[in-house]
Amino acid sequence: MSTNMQKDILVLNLEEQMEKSAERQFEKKLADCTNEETYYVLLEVTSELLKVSEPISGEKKVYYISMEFLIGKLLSNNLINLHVYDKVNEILQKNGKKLADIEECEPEPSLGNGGLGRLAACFLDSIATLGLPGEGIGLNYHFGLFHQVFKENLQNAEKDPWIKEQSWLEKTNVKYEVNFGKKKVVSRLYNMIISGYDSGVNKLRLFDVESVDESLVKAGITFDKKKIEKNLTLFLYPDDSDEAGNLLRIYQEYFLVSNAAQLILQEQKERGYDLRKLNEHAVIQINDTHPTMIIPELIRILVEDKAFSMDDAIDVVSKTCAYTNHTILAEALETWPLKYLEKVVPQLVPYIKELDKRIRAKVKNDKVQIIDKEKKVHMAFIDIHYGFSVNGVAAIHTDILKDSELHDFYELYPEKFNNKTNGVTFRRWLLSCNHPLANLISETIGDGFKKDADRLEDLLNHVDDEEFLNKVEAIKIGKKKELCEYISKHEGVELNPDSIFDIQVKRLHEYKRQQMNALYIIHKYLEIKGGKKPTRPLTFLFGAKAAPAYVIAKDIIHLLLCLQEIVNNDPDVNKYMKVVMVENYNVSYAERLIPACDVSEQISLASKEASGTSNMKFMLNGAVTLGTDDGANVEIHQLVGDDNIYIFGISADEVIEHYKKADYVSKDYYKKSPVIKEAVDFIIGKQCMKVGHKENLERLYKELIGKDWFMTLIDLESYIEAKDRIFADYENRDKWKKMMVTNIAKAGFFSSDRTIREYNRDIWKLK
Ligand code: 26V
Repeated sequence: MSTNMQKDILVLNLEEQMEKSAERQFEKKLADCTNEETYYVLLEVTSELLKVSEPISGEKKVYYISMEFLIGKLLSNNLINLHVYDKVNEILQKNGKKLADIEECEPEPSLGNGGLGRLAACFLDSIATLGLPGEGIGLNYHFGLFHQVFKENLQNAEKDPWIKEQSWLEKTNVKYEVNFGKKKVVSRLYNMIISGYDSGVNKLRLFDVESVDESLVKAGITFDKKKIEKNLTLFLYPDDSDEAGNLLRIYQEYFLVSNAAQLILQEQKERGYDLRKLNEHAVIQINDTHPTMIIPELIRILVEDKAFSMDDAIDVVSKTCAYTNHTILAEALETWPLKYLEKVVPQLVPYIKELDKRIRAKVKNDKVQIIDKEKKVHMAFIDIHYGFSVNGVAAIHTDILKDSELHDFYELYPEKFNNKTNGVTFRRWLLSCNHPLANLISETIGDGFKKDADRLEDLLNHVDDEEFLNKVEAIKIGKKKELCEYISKHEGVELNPDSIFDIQVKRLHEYKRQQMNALYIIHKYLEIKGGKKPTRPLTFLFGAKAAPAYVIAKDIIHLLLCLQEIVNNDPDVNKYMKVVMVENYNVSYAERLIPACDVSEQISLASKEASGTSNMKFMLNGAVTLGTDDGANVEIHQLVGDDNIYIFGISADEVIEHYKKADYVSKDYYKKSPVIKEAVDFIIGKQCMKVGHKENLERLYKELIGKDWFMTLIDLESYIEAKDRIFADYENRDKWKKMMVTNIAKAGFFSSDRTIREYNRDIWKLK
């Protein structure tokens, strides 16, 4: 029987399948199952459907190698992609259950830090949806990133176990040996089936270590970093504050690429392909520099095991590998001391030296050498010299790479550089997280937008249709009410759905400037205390995890939590404003926050946010952006026009100029402006000190007036002005509703289907 027929039969008998599964697993009728049991019923039935779905195949395949795949919960997503969401919903309702309650029982894998990992997950969805043969290759971290808990207004990190007896993971019998010099570990492959929307399926390959030992984890997320065979896949991104943390990171990276190389070469062999034509059958997309060692590793295997000459090996590998850059932050560009590599992967070092030697012979420019004078290996430089494509993730980001950060490389290889503006999957970020909006759009312009996101532009024909505008507004209010209920239950804070929801959710980093948002909140608080009430109550929501070793980032979380305590408990103020920093922000929380947002905060220091992707998810759900001309905000700005976005702050060029001249002195801004001074001083004032910790608050205060590397104070006044303006404009309801619709209508460009079509057209060339 063809897989399609098997799938059709399963779908036809879905209810029967669910009853059977309930009986087999729990000896119960479906109606008598608890929500958790029902989740396991749906997991089993959906997994069956995935297994009989048509695998996508072709002569050439993309391998998207990444240390992170922030896939989120998969149940709803799979039901939508398999076109059984409504049917399952009906069956559940008949049995007295709600799909939303069942979803709550699914554990969320936290296999990523933020944007980069979530992008990889969106890409897998789009690759499958477009019917392209491709798979992700990553690691199966047992405790993911970490589970964030707040205590005494501080972030604590705990382990986040997500792998249960039954999950979306399929254990395979594929095992490889991975050698770290003389040390050897055995890996095991787990697969996750990735469904495309109305399409076939691909796989996400997640490698694990056979000998991993979960009991190694002691208090919080501490563990013995030296026991590689036991700790390698315990956590994502171990603490990089010390040598052991850095070494473990290199162990993880090599573990990933060694497995990836073995898997790719085995597949080539099974399909009878000639490795000399590797690039005709495989393209490897290297997601940031973390998997860079795939390049020397493949070269090493071809030379040592497959009798290739060095020239031939380098040639074919260079034609197979492509690199995506996701940041210009110097501290995030990996440079490993050669001695670390000698310790962890001595077998690769001669190849890295050879790659370096060849560049030295060709190019006399110190700035492009792989191994620098301090004997540090610049991983990105390996990718650029020995890959065939280098891309940035938004137009402005790619321009900065070409013009400044990687300018010398651009002069060497102009043909390699290209831009691929990021995108997000509309299945998760509209169809799944905002059913009412997706349904309204379908009623208004038809279903076409689900496969062709550009169709959303048809909504522009309805910007003057009052009835439609009111429906959009009603959906937003409904989503705000749902969020209020959730926040009341999970954070213990009561919010007013009639207030303006202003939301900033993203990793905590100084360049993203959550601290600037905090200073605005202080400013507003003081204004209200002084008797100047806002026209409408304001709700400021945050979600962010800080790297456990990033001290100032944790201080900023501390400040936000202190402000939450001060503001929400002040009877003079809490009628007019509230602050909530949600605990353990993750993909599922994003799916609740984003549809409920009015004002989307995208306030990074211009030039620093490579793209941002939450900006796209927010606009798609009808929020209006308050942002700097940075990352993809620039493209949002161009698409929606000046009238439908609020842009403030200095430009990327000005920022770059300040860095060049080293002429930014934050204290000057502090001294010059009473508004800035008052807000900054509040951090070490009595009220904060009462609810917070002196050490954290003083450190942050000093950082802001003594350094402020990401120029918070230079933009604070224009931020306050723009934010007051956007809040005032919210009262012009007609104008606001039109802005909402224009943003939704123009969001089509940011579908990851468009991004993947471009990757395929320009880089992968799969079919
Ligand atoms: C990594 C690290 C690691 C060490 C300490 C500081 C630091 C700072 C930043 C990073 C970011 C690594 C790369 C990354 O996640 N980039 C994000 O990629 C997204 C997808 O392309 C993009 O939307 C975000 O703008 C970009 O920050």
